[in-house]
Amino acid sequence: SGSSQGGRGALIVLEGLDRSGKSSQCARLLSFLQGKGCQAEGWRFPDRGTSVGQMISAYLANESELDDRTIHLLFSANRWEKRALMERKLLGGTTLIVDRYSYSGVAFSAAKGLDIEWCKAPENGLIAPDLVVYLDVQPEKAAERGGYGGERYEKIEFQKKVGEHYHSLRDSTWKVVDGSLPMEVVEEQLKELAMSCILECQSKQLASLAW
Ligand code: 2DT
Ligand code: MG
Repeated sequence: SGSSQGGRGALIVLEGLDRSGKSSQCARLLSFLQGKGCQAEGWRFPDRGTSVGQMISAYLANESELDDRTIHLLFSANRWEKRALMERKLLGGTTLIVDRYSYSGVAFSAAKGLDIEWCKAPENGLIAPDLVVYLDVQPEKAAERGGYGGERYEKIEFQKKVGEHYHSLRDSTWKVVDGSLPMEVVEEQLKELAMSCILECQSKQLASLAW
């Protein structure tokens, strides 16, 4: 398999509001794992590198307008187009640290008023994460952190609604980490969660999202 410890890799997802620290923590966790000799890669959604991803990127930059359901399905398609590669990597022993996944897909679209069950449907059949870490930061706190960029959704009122929908998505794979703690403290908690998840996954089959 190429993995130093044998067995498959783990699908570890970080979720949270904009400016909750996901990207920094993904980078820290990735270099920690790689430093330990663990086969690991950092991924993110949306993956703006594909043609679907470019449509999403233009929409987020307010360079194009798309119907709410249309953009929802594009975000989902952007995960589907990566599903086969994701599966190959995981089965080949690579752990994936993923910045946003289906939970962002549902929470952001539901915050616009779309029916949550409708939002969940196209995610069914994607690979289920082994661990979802939600970095919990109050929207006001997140906004204070150097402010938002100019992208669509980066508004405090909208972020509050997104947070409420995230909370309704919590399931048994979720761990909530207080994202307002110092970076190093969050990092330590993430390392522990990730290490035990990776160990457990060696004897656990991949599963599919079934919402
Ligand atoms: P980044 O700032 O992390 O690049 O995210 N989003 C993301 C959705 O609305 N649906 C999705 O399925 C995903 C993955 C969250 C860009 C924005 O895109 C939103 C913020
Ligand atoms: Mg952003």
